[in-house]
Amino acid sequence: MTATVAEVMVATLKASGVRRVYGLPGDSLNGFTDALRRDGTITWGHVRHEEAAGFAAAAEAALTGELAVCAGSCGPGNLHLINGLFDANRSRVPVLAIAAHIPREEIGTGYFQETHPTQLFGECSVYCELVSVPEQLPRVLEMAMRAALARGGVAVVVVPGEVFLADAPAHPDPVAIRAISPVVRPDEESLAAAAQLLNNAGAVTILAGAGCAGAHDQLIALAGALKAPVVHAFRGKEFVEYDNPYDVGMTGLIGFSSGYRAMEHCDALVMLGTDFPYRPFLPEGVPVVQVDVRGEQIGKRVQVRVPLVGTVKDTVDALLPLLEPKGGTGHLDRMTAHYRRARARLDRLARDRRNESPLHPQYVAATVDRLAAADAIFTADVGTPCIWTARYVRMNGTRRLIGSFNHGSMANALSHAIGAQATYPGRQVIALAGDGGLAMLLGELLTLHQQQLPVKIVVFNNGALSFVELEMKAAGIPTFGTDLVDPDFTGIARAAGLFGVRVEKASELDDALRAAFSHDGPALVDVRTARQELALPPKLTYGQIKGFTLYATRTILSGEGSELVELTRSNLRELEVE
Ligand SMILES: Cc1ncc(C[n+]2csc(CCOP(=O)(O)OP(=O)(O)O)c2C)c(N)n1
Ligand SMILES: [Mg+2]
Repeated sequence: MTATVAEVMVATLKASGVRRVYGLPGDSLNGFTDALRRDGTITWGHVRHEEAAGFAAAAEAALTGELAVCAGSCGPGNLHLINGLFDANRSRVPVLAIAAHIPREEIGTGYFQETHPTQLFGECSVYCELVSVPEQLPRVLEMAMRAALARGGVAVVVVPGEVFLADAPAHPDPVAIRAISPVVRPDEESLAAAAQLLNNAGAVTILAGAGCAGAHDQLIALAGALKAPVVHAFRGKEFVEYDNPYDVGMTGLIGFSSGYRAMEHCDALVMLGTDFPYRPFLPEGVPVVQVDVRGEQIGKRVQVRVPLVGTVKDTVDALLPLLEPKGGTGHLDRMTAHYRRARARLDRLARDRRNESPLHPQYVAATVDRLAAADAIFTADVGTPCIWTARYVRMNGTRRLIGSFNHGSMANALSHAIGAQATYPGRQVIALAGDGGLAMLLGELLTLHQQQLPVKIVVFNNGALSFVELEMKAAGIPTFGTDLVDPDFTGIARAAGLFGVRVEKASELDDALRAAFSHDGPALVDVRTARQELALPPKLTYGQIKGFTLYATRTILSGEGSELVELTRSNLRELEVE
């Protein structure tokens, strides 16, 4: 019996271990969804907005390293996928998007729901092709899958609705297309140049990113040999921060000053698997060794003296024998002491203020951290939830943290959590959501109920687009358009079939979180948190900061007596930041 194109696609996905497809059906996608139904082994991850399907697939791919799949119907259906796919592509996680298309004979006629998916998806994918004739299958699909896995990113296969239903040409049994981990290390000459530079340098600092996944031992060994403080970028947090005596915290817009200072005061910088984008935070005039498995990434943000193309793991393994272990620990001691002070101050801000109302968001994040499971998966909304997560949610090598760290899109936490929970039904998945972020894809609460995904949502309900208010105030302009008139989200959650509990006072938080975390199903904790009030440090003037938050933050970081980037009035007062 001949198989249809859709059946061949399903068989190919199945052979490669794909367990589910996130999406929303539509006429043009019917051939594919019907083939899934008939096969019965791949779950249909039904969402309420295709954007959530993109985010969910991104989270699954980030957690497993394997291909995750989403699908949308033609025109608006696959347009809705786009923001989630941008997130996946910029996080370099392997996602396949199946984008249904209008009938072939209508392409170019301005037909109902017509778009040009290969153009639209071009910017958020590493591979994007139209299947014009059934004979392109299964090769185009296989190439798309390999591209997503090998290059790390999104591959889009655009299929006109009737092509799904067409007979596929005879083909051999599908092969499994899975993630592979090749050994990639630099040549001897480059390694020798890096070793010479580092052996001759005095104070060395390491900036570590998400490329350190799977290379924790190597990172610690390298820091030990170089007596180097280790700074991390946000996406590196889950791989770098734990069990790390060299840790000096995060840098960047929401980082704190020990991370900044360790790079400001070094004689050489080693960048390990990071595409940290903010150039003003990188040191000027110091030689840089940059390790990245993608050679084209090197030197994008700062001039690099020695490029090392390879994985962090393989490169550090090859470099270590060439290094002369450093004796002096002066730089390391100074930077780790600075970090300990900064950390202690952060922890003070999160101390128990039992009768406070609204709650300090720091306290909320620290309490979530304390009560969450040792193997919890956290997702954090872009906005201030990212700040609190970065500072108070501790990683341990088992916990995971997923966010829209490169694309920076709001509304990611709930949708990422859908993918995380679908992938690991038995693990605790906690979405740290903003009130703005939650409302943006609020319909996905229904997905949690319908798909029986026991995600725990903690809403930092501050009645505002608070992060933007911080940015506006930092830029010296009055806040505008940032008020949110929100309902009690627990009422909505309950109506959607979730367990819901509202927290008005700090004394209620522990019990509410415990109840939600132990609830056998999805739950939402709506926490009324303080709206952040930025007070610019008095020394800053509009002229000095040139209207850019970045420069304001940098000035705060390097300012006399400042220990942290902490932009709230109460916190600035408490920290006596001048
Ligand atoms: C889709 C999208 N729109 C707008 C922005 C700009 N933006 C960044 S953070 C933010 C505010 C987020 O508000 P909320 O979720 O309530 O979190 P808060 O900062 O208030 O804690 C906005 C509007 C964005 N990053 N993504
Ligand atoms: Mg908010």
